[in-house]
Amino acid sequence: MRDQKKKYLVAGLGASGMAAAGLLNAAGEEMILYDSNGGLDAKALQKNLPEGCNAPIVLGELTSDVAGQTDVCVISPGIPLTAPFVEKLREADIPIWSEIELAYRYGAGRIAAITGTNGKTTTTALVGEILRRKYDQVNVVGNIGVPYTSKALSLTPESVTAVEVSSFQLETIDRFHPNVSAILNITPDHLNRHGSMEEYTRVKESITANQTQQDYCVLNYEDERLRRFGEENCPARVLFFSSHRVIPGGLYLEEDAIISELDGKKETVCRTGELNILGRHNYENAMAAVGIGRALGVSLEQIREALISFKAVEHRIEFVREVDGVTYYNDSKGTNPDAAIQAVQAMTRPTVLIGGGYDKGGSFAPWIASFAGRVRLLILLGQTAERIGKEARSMGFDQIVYVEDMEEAVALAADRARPGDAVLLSPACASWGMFKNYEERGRIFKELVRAL
Ligand code: UMA
Repeated sequence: MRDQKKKYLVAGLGASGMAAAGLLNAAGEEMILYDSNGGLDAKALQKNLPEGCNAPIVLGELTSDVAGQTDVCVISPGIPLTAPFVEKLREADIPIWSEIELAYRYGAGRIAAITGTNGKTTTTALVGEILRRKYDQVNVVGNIGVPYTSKALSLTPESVTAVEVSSFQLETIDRFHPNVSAILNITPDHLNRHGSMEEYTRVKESITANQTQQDYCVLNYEDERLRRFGEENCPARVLFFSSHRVIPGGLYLEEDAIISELDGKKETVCRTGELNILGRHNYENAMAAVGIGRALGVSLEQIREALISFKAVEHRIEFVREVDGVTYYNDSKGTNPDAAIQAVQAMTRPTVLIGGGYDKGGSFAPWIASFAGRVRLLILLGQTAERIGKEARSMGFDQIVYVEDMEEAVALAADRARPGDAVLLSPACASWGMFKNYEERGRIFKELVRAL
């Protein structure tokens, strides 16, 4: 599906922008590369471009002559639509495509697209493993860390691609049309960007915007918004899953069994004890992956094999090591209260919890409420430390210590934890401001724990 020659403006020169530039260059398209960070080194960026790519690089403010030469802007997910240059482009009616949209237009084959506030990385990785049991050409791309545009040109009609899609990427899709979509859950996150839960929900649900009754959408029945969406507005055929009740014709948890009724009969996919991933939220991720796998023709037996051999992804309730009877877990990917609640609930020992970070707005109260009977001590760092501490005290939780950095946090946790305890890094906040990303935060935590 290729359009006539256009002049592209690739905005944002991080992972997505550089991959988009690589795609456009290989496709012989004309482009200008732009990043609003005037402090970047144009020469260093040039070196990272594919050989022979001489696209001009503009840094700092976007002048109106550059905007005037643009037919389409391919935008990186980290750039808000309220950025002044984006507003200017939109006023001039220049289409803004998400990097996902560009990849879709150049890609081929079948697509499973997974979104949701939490669990999307685990589910996408799991879907990749399930698809590999049946198909030869499987790619796992998107927010998970491999830009979709970096693979798009290698896709063929036989390819099957699992795409993790964030709300940032969905804001600017146009024709993006997955054969199977999944929305795992919607809880408050990124409200500083999307403005309200209504808007955040609308953006998440737009993953189905181009789907029809030929397609499938996998939804969590226990999320009221998603249940309503599935029953009233979803354009695709809906497969519901639930970890709380029997769903006739769907997927559900019955005691310790994951049950599928997708094929008109009740079948046990596997027992939760056979999985290597912990916690109810992970059983939900597993059920969503079963739905996606079945919708793409993978047999229940192949799905079962993939499920029971799958290991947790890095930075998500990841066991690091045991020192002096204390187990250490890295949940740096717990970047919002709901994800962090799941990690707290997965702990089976008294827990010393390390939290705090960048402030995205939203309340920490539900996270703090989940501490009862589990969290012995809360170690806080980062921009949100004070706000969390205050909210916790007002809710009667006062076992709180403030630290300056991760080094101090790990040293203090090791000092205060008793044999039989767990130490959990699950910040409920983004890493921005103190670390490059959650991966760096998790890696530093693990290095410090390994050095204990
Ligand atoms: N930039 C501008 N103008 C702005 C803001 C940023 O020019 O107003 C520039 C920055 O100077 C920088 C570049 O944009 O040079 C960074 O782009 P980006 O923030 O979109 O980051 P990428 O490196 O392209 O990584 C993105 C995703 N990042 C975000 O959505 C913030 C990665 O998800 C993703 O793995 C990658 O694309 C490949 O698809 C990370 C993430 O934090 C893991 N995602 C959020 C989350 O999971 O909660 C949504």
